[in-house]
Amino acid sequence: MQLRAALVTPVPNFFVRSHAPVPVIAADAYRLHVDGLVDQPCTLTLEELQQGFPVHTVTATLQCAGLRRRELTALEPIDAAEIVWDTDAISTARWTGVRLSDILRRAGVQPAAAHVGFLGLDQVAKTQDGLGGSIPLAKALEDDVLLAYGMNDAPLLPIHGYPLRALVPGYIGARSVKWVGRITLQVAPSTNHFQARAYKLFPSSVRAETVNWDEGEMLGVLPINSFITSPQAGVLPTNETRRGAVLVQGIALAGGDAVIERVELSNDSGQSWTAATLTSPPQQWMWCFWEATCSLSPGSHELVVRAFDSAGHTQPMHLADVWNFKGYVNNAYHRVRISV
Ligand SMILES: Nc1nc2c(c(=O)[nH]1)N[C@H]1C(S)=C(S)[C@@H](COP(=O)(O)O)O[C@H]1N2
Ligand SMILES: [Mo]
Repeated sequence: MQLRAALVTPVPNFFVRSHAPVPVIAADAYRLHVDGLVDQPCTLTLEELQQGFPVHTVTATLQCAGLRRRELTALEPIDAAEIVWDTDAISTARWTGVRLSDILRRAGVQPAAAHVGFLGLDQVAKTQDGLGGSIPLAKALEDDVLLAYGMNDAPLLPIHGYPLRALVPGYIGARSVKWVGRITLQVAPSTNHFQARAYKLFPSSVRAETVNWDEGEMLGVLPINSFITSPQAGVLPTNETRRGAVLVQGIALAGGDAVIERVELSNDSGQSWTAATLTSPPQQWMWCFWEATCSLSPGSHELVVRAFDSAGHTQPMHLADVWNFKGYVNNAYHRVRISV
């Protein structure tokens, strides 16, 4: 898989997810408004952001909540409006910008504030509004939460949020609001469609026809995940298997702010497991690459992967354990059936 070619994804290979057309924003016309429960509401230009605050760089993986939705559709159909992602809605970049906490301290956070809302400058047709969302204030004050203007040492491209985007490591991609134009300190989470309705997790018994949108859990922190990127399901070419050994490779991402501790691979549908080798150093906010070599007899085999992280988390065993009608955050054991 192309995405596993490099630990830091080249920008042309970085996945893109936008709910509306890319807004065209000139650098000198751009303004960031900071308002709500702050002592000093303020408006900042791009130049003020770039010159007036310390520069901070974070290497972080961005993952869409819809990653691995396709596997869930095999159990039961998912909301047709959702993109059917495979394991490809995930990438890693070096993000450069200012710390959100520096901006918040400059504005002066009032004691009643508990959530930090972001609003994008795009126009989503369905909602007649930008894409917005919020994160808890405690998360917003963490050192590695950025308002980023750079990606892999170059200015952000328009598709990735130029001139400024939020970058919230360890959270679903939707909270890393692109083209961010307004930051609002508030008592409660954002009432924007993408926080209050979309990106909510419902139990498997809930269907589109029966859903009460006031219920459900607002997604935020990403759960631990791992998946096989190679081989893909199907019959392996004989040149790969002649040696009797199959190289299995993949990606693991710890939950939230944890780090990957180990990855295990099974070649017998999960009856027995062996440790995979981590081929990149486990690092906070960053995916980790792993591989293992399996000896496989001729016939059909189900490869399965699962990961464990420093917070003691591992993955649910079955897709049915995580199925939800919007198809979010599938982190069940990843299974690939191959024939040798
Ligand atoms: N303003 C705005 N921000 C947004 C989006 C959007 O549509 N509008 N998409 C979100 C989603 S769902 C994801 S997964 C990430 C994707 O970021 P990328 O396109 O840079 O990969 O951006 C998030 N930020
Ligand atoms: Mo997303």
